[in-house]
Amino acid sequence: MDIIQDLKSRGLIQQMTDDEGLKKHLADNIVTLYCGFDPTADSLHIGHLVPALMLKRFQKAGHRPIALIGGGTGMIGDPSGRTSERQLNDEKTVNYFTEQIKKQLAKILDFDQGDNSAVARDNGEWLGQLKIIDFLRDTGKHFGVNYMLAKDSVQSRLEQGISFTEFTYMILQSYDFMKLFEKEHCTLQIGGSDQWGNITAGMELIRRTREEEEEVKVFGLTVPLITKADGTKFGKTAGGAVWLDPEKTTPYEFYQFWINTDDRDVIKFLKYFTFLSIEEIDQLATELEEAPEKRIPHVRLAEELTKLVHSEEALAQAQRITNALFSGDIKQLNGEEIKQGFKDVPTVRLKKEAKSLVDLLVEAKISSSKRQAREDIQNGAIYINGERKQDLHYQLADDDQIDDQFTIIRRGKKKYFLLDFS
Ligand code: 383
Repeated sequence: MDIIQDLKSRGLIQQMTDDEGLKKHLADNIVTLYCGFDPTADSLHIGHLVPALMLKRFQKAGHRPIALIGGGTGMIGDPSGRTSERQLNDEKTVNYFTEQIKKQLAKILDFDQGDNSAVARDNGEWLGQLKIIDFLRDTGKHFGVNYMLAKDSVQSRLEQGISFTEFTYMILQSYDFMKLFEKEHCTLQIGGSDQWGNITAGMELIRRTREEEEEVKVFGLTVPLITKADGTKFGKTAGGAVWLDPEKTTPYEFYQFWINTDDRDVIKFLKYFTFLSIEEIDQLATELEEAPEKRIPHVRLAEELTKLVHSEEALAQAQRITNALFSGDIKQLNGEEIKQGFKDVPTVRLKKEAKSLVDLLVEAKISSSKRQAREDIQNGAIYINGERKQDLHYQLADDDQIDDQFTIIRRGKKKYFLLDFS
């Protein structure tokens, strides 16, 4: 099946220029395409995944993806899709963010695949060299202010205000497309639908600067913004964004995020975020209908993505943590897994010393007094690493510490505490 057909059947195309022309272009050539990512944080988040995976879809179909990191544009700030001016980051910070994001994209794309190996570029390389007088003469001249003002990214900011810095952003992104067209024969730019204005501006610049030459054809394509059935914003949890960096969002949290997908969204997300065939996804849709309580598509979605973004091992670990928390058998986890699984529960740091359970409960402020502690124990409300303790004279033993460091205390049905004896 041709790639455009596949993308359409997945609902992955929001806008595209010249449908038929692009189909033919892709059928006849190994097409070089690009998508840009600005280093505005030290990690990508799942909002970046659909376009990043889109690059991979093109690569799988035999084309050549360029992951462009905006080391230059990241110094300026794209107004697209934003209601207010961005806070500028200093160069050192942007450079650090750039390195982090490069590493993440390198994990998703294949840089060693012969003719269609993925390529990474940083627009700081050429934008950093620009001289303002030349830039304004050679590039700025091609942009009418009326044309720029008509773009959504600018229109939506006219009331709030927009600096000249951000106003200029679209010219820089256009300049990138032109550079990549010249240097790499890049003829297609993709992005989220928030990028449509910048993408078409770049196509326009290429047309104007290449006017005299034989017909040049460049294309643009955008993926839809992800919406959820319940109307809340995709990719946000109570704890904030869902990051690709395992230090910021642990693989277990990442796995859980996908498991918790709404039934009404899960099939769409399988189409957007996985490489499963439409037939396989249809099969999963049937299983959802027949046995919704089994959440088979949700599990599959979480598995595919945790593997892809993290690793097989990270997935296995996330599954072990999930099982242990479900069954209550916490002892089977190691220290690393405890840290992931109980990241959000209150942590109490304690010294390693012989102690009775009653004293411990008071010291860690799990029970409000000795009397309360005794009551809690007697009532059977206290669990150490998943095992109920009803002995009022229980003394904490060494093997209550997982990996010589952690003890999980549960009080009542749901209240967990992580004791850290390191
Ligand atoms: C910079 C230079 C280019 C081409 C693109 C860029 C970045 C672009 C941008 N993209 C977003 C970002 O960096 O701001 N101006 O966070 C997001 N993208 C992709 C996709 C998306 C967009 O990285 O819709 C979500 O992930 O396009 O918001 O020459």
